Parts: sequence; C-alpha cells; structure tokens
Amino acid sequence: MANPQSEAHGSSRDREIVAARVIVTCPGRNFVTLKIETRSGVFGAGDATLNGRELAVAAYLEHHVIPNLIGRDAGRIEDTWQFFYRGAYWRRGPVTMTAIAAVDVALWDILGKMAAMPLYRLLGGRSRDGVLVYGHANGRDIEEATAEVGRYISLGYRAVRAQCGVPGLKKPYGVSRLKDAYEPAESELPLETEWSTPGYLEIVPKLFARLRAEHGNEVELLHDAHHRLMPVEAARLARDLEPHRLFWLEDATPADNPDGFELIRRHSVTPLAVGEVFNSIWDSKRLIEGRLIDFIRSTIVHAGGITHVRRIADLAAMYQVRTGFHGATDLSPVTMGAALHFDTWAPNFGIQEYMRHCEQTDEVFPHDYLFRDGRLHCGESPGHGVSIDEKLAARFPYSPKQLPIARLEDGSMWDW
Ligand code: CS2
Ligand code: MG
Repeated sequence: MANPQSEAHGSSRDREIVAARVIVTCPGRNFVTLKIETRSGVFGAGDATLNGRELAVAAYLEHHVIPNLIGRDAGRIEDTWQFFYRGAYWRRGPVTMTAIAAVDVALWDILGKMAAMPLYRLLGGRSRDGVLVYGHANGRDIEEATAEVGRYISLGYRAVRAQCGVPGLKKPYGVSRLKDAYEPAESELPLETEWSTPGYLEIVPKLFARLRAEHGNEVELLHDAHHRLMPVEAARLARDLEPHRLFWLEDATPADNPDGFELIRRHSVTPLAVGEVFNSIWDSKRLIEGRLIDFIRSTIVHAGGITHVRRIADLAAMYQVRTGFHGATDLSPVTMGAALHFDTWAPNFGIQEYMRHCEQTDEVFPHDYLFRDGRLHCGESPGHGVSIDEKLAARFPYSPKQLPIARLEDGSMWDW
C-alpha cells in the first residue's frame, strides 16, 4: 500500500523533476530566475539574482546544477540542499549559495503548490498579520532628505531609511535621482565614485537631528553606512546617533572581521544590523553568539534559500537577534514574495526592507503581496505567490551592468 503521506503530496513520480531552465531578463534591471518543472506539471520559481554577477550564477545553474536536478524528487528539499552544498566541494560563496537558494526556493514553491498551502503555513503558520517594512528616502542634502522622509510617512510607511549627500562628494552612496527605485549598477564597467569619511561623519548626525525635529520621535529611522567606516569611526557615529534613537545603523563597518563590532558595542547602544552580503550561517555565527549585532540581514536569495536562512533565524532567536532581510530592487519579486512568507512566520522577525520595484519588473513577475498601512502582506496563493511571465521576460534582454567602486580622494580603493 502506497504511503498515504506521499499520496497527499502526489506520488514520487508526480514530484519527479523533468525540466529546469534559467531565465535572464532585464525589465528595468537584470534578474535571473530558475524555473523547475515536475512531471505533474507543477512548477516552482527561484530567484538567482546577484547584482553585477548575474551571468556567473546563470552559468553555475546551467552547467553545474540543472544536469543534477533532472530526475530528482522535488519533495526532497533538504537532501537536495545538502547535495548541492556538500556536493560542490568548493562550498559557500555568493555565487554557489545564490544558485542553491534558487533551487531551494523553487522546491519550496512546488511543495506549497502540491500541498495547496501558502509558504508561511508550511513553515509553521502565521506569527503576525502584516510585515513591518521600511522604505528608502534619500536627498542630495539634509533638506531634500527630510522632505523625502516626510513623503514616505505620507505614503503610510512607519519606518524609513534616510541617506543624504555629503558636501563636496559627487554620487555618494544611497542618493539617487530616481526617488523610489534606486539602482546602483548603472554602467557596464564599475563607475568610480569618491568617498570621504570626515564629511560623512559630520553630516549624518545633523541629518537625524533634523529628521527628529521635523518628523518627531514615533517614526522608525534607519541608516546604512554601507561598509565604509573603520571600527572606531563606526563607534563614533553610533554614539553620535544615540540621541536620535535609530531603529538601526546598518553595515557600520565591514564585517569580514566581526571583532570590529566589539569596539562599536563598547561605545554605543545604537542598534546594529549587518549581513546583506553574507551567504551562510558561518558568516554571522560570531556576531550573533557574541550579541554584537541586533538584526541579521542575510536574505533568502543570497544565503542558500529558505532551508538555510531558517537555520540562521533560529540561531539568531537564541541570542535575541531579530531578522531584517535585505530587500533592495536588485532582489527580484520572487525573493520578496518568499521573504514575506518567511517574515510572516518567523518568531524573531524584526523588519523587512522594501524598495519598490519598477512597473516593468512587477509586470514580468506577477505577485500577490501588497502594501497596506506601513506593512506588506503576503498572499494566500499556494507557494510563495510569485510567478514569471516568460513571454514578457523575453522582451527584456540582459544588459551588462556592474556595481560602482569607491576611492578616497588620494585614489586609494575603498568600500563602496
Ligand atoms: C543596500 C543595497 O538596500 C541596502 O541596504 O545596501 O541597496 C545594496 O547597495 C545593493 O543591494 C547592492 O546591489
Ligand atoms: Mg545595505
């Protein structure tokens, strides 16, 4: 007699993977999507977008992943994860873990569709009605940034990230002419931008003093230092920002060496967030276990998918560290959809970044999540609720782009 459980989710024959393909498309910006199909005709979509390195992940999937997928049981999600993680030999790294993430998310999507359940229910059910999100306000100077924060508040956001220009610096990080969708990878070869820390350390505390004076204490304010400060500079900025009660200061110093966060912690109680460039639990273990951070930003598309990020979230929960997933426009709506289901379940959810995609992107990736009252709400469709219109996607060919680089005034390479 067949195992009733397997019948509930289709037979293993139904779950056999019969096809998988990589779709590279550029509706407003480049995205890479993996689509996996089972013998029963159910398909799943996984995001494989790595900004500026898209074709590396597409090639990894096409040459080293897809040949191993055909014939596998789509329901063996954990075993498939272990196969591609341990089986790679050369484990971890952003390209490998983004490719594994795409497979993992596509398989969870298939499982949800076969079980006729939205992803959050497969994870353990709802822990909250809506998912608190933050938007990106930026301005060339303090006044423009202050007005932009006001615009986001009027749109219903309860939390806003604020960035502003630094006098004398052309093209500082996070300041964009496009007010809603900010896309840093603008050129085929990296754009050279200039950085100067003293001017930045001067203006950021003034920006947040102005924001609190103008918008009061209720709105949650966030800021991204984007890996640019030395630990002692980060400690000074975190201390100078304390009177303005930030929800978090992000990427205050490069986290390659987590010890830098010990110095920041000794000087400030401004909450710290890090992890959007991490791709495995091992990158964040010391920071979490040492309580050196308050939010972990590693997200589903770059940290090995739902199967691995769930392990990171569970480790974080043991140390009162909350999630704060990366959610820039260079992560596709597939990631946003999967992340929202994860956020809806995660007991130690903190906040979700939400940079709105442009209209073209939304048309190529139909989805059922929606923004209401400062929160995002995942849908009730089976799986993660996001699909890809392949015909429309074919109209937007890949456009080679890379992220900028930063140099100091004397020409030294710096962190962008
Ligand atoms: C930024 C990102 O949203 C953020 O917090 O750090 O926009 C980052 O610059 C991009 O994802 C890089 O592609
Ligand atoms: Mg960031």
